[in-house]
Amino acid sequence: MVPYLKRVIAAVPVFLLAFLLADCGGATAPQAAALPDARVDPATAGTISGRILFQGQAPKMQVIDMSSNPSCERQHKGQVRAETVVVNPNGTLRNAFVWIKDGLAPAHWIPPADSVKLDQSGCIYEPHVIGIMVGQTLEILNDDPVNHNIHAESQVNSPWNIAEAPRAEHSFRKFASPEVLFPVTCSVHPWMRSWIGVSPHPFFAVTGVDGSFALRGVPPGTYTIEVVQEKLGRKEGRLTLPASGNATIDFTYGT
Ligand SMILES: [Cu+2]
Repeated sequence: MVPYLKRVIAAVPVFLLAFLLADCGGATAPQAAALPDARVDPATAGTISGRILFQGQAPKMQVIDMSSNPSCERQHKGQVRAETVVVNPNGTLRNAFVWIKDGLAPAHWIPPADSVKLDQSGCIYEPHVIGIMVGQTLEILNDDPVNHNIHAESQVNSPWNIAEAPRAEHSFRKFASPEVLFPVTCSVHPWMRSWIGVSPHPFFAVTGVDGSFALRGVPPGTYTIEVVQEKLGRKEGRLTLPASGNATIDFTYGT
């Protein structure tokens, strides 16, 4: 056989294999393959921490009217208020998504094996804001005696809409690309709304009852830190984290 033809025939399976791998690997596979695996030296890693503050009069959230669905309403003893803006007693904001927006060396970060859970309980999403890594599993649960229809209104990632029967088997989804922040809604219950931030790396947090955050195990460097609040919008700041050190940054919303 002509040597040139031999080389072409030998190369065909390689092309086929590459094509099949690219096709099965999803949207992140080519990018992930091109980037080196992320490595953090624990000896030089540090912590970025801070608080998300709210100045002025805390807005009063409206009471959610569940009267159209008594099965939902019965699960609550008292009034349930929207969580659009929740100001903690110490003057900080709850449910703010904080992450390193820029400054990390390009790398492929391996997501944790643990899933992140989004529960539907009393026709309310719990938690209200979720942080998850690219490629990590989102596990959706339905504790309720009613149908829900979960609609991820993502724009970078492909949006999806799935139904879950009462107390159904869990559903599982993954996100292929970074996207901070998009809503998740329910097609059955218009008041249901949660938010998801998809990060390419593990350095993100959602503020809780004390409004603080801490990003641990961060390599030394100069970073842009961004905070995103569903109603109040985005803010960002720059800081430098020294080797084996700490850096702090606070953000303030309100008047
Ligand atoms: Cu629902």
